[in-house]
Amino acid sequence: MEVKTSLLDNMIGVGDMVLLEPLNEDSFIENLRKRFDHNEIYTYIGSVVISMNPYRSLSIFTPEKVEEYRNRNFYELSPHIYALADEAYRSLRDQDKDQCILITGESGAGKTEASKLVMSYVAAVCGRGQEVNKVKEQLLQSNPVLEAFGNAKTVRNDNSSRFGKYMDIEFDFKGDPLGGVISNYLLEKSRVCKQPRGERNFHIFYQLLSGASGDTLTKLKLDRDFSKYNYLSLDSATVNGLDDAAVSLYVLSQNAMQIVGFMEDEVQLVLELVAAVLKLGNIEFKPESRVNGFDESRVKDKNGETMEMCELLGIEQSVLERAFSYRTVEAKMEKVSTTLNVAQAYYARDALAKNLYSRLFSWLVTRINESIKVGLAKTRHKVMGVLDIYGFEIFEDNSFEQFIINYCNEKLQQIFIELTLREEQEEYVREGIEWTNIEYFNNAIICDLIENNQNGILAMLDEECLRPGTVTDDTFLDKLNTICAEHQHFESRLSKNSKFLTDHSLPHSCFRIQHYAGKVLYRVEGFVDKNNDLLYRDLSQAMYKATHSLMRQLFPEGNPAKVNLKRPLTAGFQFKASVGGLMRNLQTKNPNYIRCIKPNDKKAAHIFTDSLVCHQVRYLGLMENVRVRRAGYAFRQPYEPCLERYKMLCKQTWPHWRGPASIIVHVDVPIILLMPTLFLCPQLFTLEERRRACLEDLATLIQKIYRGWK
Ligand code: AOV
Ligand code: MG
Repeated sequence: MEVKTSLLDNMIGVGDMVLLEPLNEDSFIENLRKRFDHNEIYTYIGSVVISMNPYRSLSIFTPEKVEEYRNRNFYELSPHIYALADEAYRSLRDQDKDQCILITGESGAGKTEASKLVMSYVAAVCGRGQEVNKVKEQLLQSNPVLEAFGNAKTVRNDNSSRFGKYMDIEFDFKGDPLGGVISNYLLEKSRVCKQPRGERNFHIFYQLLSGASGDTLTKLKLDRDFSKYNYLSLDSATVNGLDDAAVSLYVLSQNAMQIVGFMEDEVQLVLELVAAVLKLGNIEFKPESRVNGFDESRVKDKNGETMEMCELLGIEQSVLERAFSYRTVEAKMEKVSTTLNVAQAYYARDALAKNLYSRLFSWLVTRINESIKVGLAKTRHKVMGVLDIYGFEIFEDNSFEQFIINYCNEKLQQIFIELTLREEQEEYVREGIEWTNIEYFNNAIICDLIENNQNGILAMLDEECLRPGTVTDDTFLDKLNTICAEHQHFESRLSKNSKFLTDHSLPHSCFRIQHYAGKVLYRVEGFVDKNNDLLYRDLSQAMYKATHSLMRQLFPEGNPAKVNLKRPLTAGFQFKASVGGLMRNLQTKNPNYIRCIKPNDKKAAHIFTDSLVCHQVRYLGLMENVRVRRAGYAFRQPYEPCLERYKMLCKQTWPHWRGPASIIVHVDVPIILLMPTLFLCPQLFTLEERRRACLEDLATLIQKIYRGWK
């Protein structure tokens, strides 16, 4: 077997940080840079893969590369995401272990691309045959569909995931894929109505307008011109490298929809709802004075948009218009109707658009699941879960959405800390191995600050949302601040937690959290509203009256026969519960980590900004990760392959050894320590060097003998 030197090559840096000498932050960054400059975007820390975003296409993802990495040992070839995918797949297939691939990193670091690479690798190496290929194709094609509807251009990333996604792929005993299940986590729906400067709405709107045929647009009563739509931002309607491809992207998502199993008429229904959202955004209101002095809102249907939208959905225009002018409050047996003013009508319109779009998105996921679940058997088989969430983000203006996204990232960091830093150290201590504790920052305190049931920020927000009386974002902030200020008298999460920062130097209506990945200033405006996520019942009832079958399906609470007076769960509460479930699920699986790093803030190739990389290395806890691995046992392998590889170094085992493989530790390789089933090696480097020298000696010897013969 060829001896691979790539882990140790000085020119391109070392492939595994565990082998880095000397080890300090500078050498760590320098190693990443050296490798990045040589197109080596992957580096290991033991079994963890660090992935640098190259911001350009590299020729390392070819079918030949897939073949190269197939069935090879993890450390045999140069570091690659394929090696991780292969290892995970083989452990699943051969050792019957559920796997999960945890991909983390900030917005734009390359998580979504990494998740697709893992999925495409696994698809390429697992099973063949018509049925299996269909399953694979469907699993892969769910990506472009969900990206079209759930991704958007932000200032951090031109293709930013605005939802969290976890996909379980199930395999049979042969390792052939049977199907999958996708779970989605809170879509950033506020984007439907308003986008920050320099950002766009979800891709599908632009893809539809620029890519659909004239005929389709006529049917959908749409105009190709983005500027006609209030909900589409204009300052960044084109995205480098994205809009040029809009046409093909559109076709792709339509093709993809068909592969995933959508019928042609279903695609049409979906596009009609996308069109309805655009039309909704163009509905305007005017005040109409009433005798009692209140202004009542009226639809101002200048361009016939309301009429067209009603035609698209099969809703009577008068029903929709009424729902924008009045609101009925139902309490027990009583119904009270109040009028909406213009501001309230705009609010109601936007709430409807956001709800419509996010429900459509969830429906798409459910529909895709129906297709890809088909092959799943009743009894559960082995599963590989791939997690791709929205990355940590700090914008100029951070609201409820960033709060939720960053909370989700805190939770993932927690898993990493728990499993790689805490448990690993505890294991060493348990095994009775001499151990100097390695300090690391445990972000459990931040998770607690946000999610504690008694007085975490989300609980406070819920409490405020449920409180009778006037509730505003500022009363919510006052509550947080009061609890913080009262700390001498009152033991609370906030006051004890130095991660919650509030003082008079902060801008008005803001609080700040010291997250694991940096300080973020949150503006409270909209927190209460977004958490409540209320939609006036008059509007859901109007939608339920539509003849459009999908529309009706999306607003089941509009069914007058099923009036439910229970308050819907808040957005924060639901998110916390679903993320909690996800974390419990992940902890039952064998984790495989990909830690993505963004090399620069310009979305550009070839630029490596030391300070930016250093910041990420610090907060991801990568140095601590190396130290724990290194001080402990970086390489753990079963005895058998270890014996095969290194037996030439021991007189007793070379060339034949008939005894148990574990005996090797008692023989001639003193640096190998014993554990019940694995060999642990703190100095693989030395072993590899000795093996290489040995092979060279052998080669020289063979040459001499050969010459002697001649
Ligand atoms: P993210 O998923 O981590 O951000 P993406 O995976 O969307 O980041 O990557 C951002 C962009 O970087 C992509 O659109 C590509 O242009 C480029 N990129 C990333 N990985 C690669 C790669 N391996 N090869 C070539 N280009 C790459 V976010 O979803 O915003 O958190 O929320
Ligand atoms: Mg992403």
